[in-house]
Amino acid sequence: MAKQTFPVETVGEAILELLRVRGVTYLFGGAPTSMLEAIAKKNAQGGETLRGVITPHEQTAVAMAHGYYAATGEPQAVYLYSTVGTANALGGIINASRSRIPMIVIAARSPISERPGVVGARDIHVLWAQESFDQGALVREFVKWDYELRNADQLEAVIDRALEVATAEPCGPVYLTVPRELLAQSIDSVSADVPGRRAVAGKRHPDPQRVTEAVELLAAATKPVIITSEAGRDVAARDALVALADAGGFGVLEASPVYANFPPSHPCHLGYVFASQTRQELAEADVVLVVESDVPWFEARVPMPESTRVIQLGIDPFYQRYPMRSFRCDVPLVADPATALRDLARLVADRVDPAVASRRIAAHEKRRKVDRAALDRAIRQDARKRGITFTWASECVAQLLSDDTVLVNEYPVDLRIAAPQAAGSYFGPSHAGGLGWAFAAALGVRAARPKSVVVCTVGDGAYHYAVPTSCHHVSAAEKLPLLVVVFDNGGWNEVRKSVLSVHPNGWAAKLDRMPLVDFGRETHYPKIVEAFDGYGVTVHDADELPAALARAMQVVRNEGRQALVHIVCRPTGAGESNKE
Ligand SMILES: Cc1ncc(C[n+]2csc(CCOP(=O)(O)OP(=O)(O)O)c2C)c(N)n1
Ligand SMILES: [Mg+2]
Repeated sequence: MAKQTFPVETVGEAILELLRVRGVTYLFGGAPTSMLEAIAKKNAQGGETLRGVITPHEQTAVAMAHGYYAATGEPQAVYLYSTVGTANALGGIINASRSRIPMIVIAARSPISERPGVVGARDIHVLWAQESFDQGALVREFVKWDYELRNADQLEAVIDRALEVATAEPCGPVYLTVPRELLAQSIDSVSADVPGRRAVAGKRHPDPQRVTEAVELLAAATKPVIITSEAGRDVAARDALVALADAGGFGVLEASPVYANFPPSHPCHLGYVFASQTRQELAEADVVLVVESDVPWFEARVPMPESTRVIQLGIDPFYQRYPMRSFRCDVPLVADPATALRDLARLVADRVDPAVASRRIAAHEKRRKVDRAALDRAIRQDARKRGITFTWASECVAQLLSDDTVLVNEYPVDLRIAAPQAAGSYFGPSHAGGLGWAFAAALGVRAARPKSVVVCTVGDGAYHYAVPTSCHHVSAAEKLPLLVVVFDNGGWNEVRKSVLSVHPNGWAAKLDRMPLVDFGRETHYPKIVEAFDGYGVTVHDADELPAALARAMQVVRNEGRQALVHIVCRPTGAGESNKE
């Protein structure tokens, strides 16, 4: 352990060096003046530095850092231009915040000096008008920490503080503003402890008393059920969840999954809960174990019976940054999920008769078979229709998935049909639901996993929100080929369903075409990807879809080019919802 000194010329170069030394590898978005200058110098001299990725829109930068972290557990840096760039990135920051994704967001702030002779002083109109009284206030509610770098003495301390706060559980983005003249300030060197001495990693163990209470409840339960949204963030937690399900024969539901939480082929996998949906297993349960889930059910749809006992397990099972959340918690387990789940699995195995667990598993298997048979019938029927349904489109996507694919889905895929099996092979949107996340997140996943083939499924609405030209550009320029599948139902079906849910017999419900829901025109989405040298195709007929997807996949796999399959789908039924 020792202080090391790194020769630099400016404060901007020092920030880059410190980020590199601390293991950050990417700077998504762009770079502020003197950091850009330093990257140019390093590239010219062959020195090691961060890989800068220009993203034509800021939202792409934030979602790429999000996807990269989700795939690797390694926080990255993002750069935003001042207040205006921050405003463009805010939706992505909200997504990252609610998904507890650490990243260091660096934003320019207007130079303070207006005086001649100061390098970096204000000399463009925008540098007055872009300044705000409190730039951090723009994002403060959704970052864990914001700070303005004020002098060069603080460099190591500030970068280490930023990374320490971002990566301490519950993790999240942090925001650092940097004035231009400070970045340009000449300095000879920057020093840092190597390795760093601000370790934060450590597993939080659950309170043993609460573990005993949870095991008592689970062992005595007659109708127990587990529900999770984010257990699969950590592969070890997913494995421990399997061990627990096996030990007790407990059924597992996924509530709007964000990760591959539980093997879909496991006999205990009972299915999914998406927006507005209800599940009989939850209504009937006497004990519910909630694992890393902010919204495990919808009380407004089916109130949980008074007698049901609820255990909530998570690194922050109270979701303290949510203004309102009223799910009952009889037993809190505030802990690293893998650690707590392993404890529960071991203790439940001692307490639950293996014959009881086996009987439960057999019952789950029976019900799964019935559900699967109904799905298979629907798939067979839809395969014969001319128009394409979401069910058939999901089945065709399922046929593309294999050991080396990763699915990044912003809602349209029916996970009952197309959920990937392997750990780490599925990423879904943050429960904040800021649309436009998946395409750029998929680019981040692809940057992190060059050997994987990344398939990104989006609604036509979500595709527009992603600023697709920005994402297609990055895909081409950074050689990050993806298969993007656009499920085009002509607009915002989810909004239509919300209106019907609130006003089932209202004026809008009587109309064939609801206002402000249909895009009202056919768009030729393949032309967008073609502008970036990718392959695009529109498919109208069900029987043409498998071959179209296979061809597009070939383009991605064999030619290393991006591809887009535009599926013109029939409107989904009002009951089918998989949105937040
Ligand atoms: C940034 C953002 N704007 C608006 C919304 C509200 N919203 C939720 S779902 C939805 C429609 C999405 O359309 P699409 O992706 O085509 O899916 P569909 O509803 O048609 O299945 C909208 C506008 C949102 N979640 N995020
Ligand atoms: Mg749509």
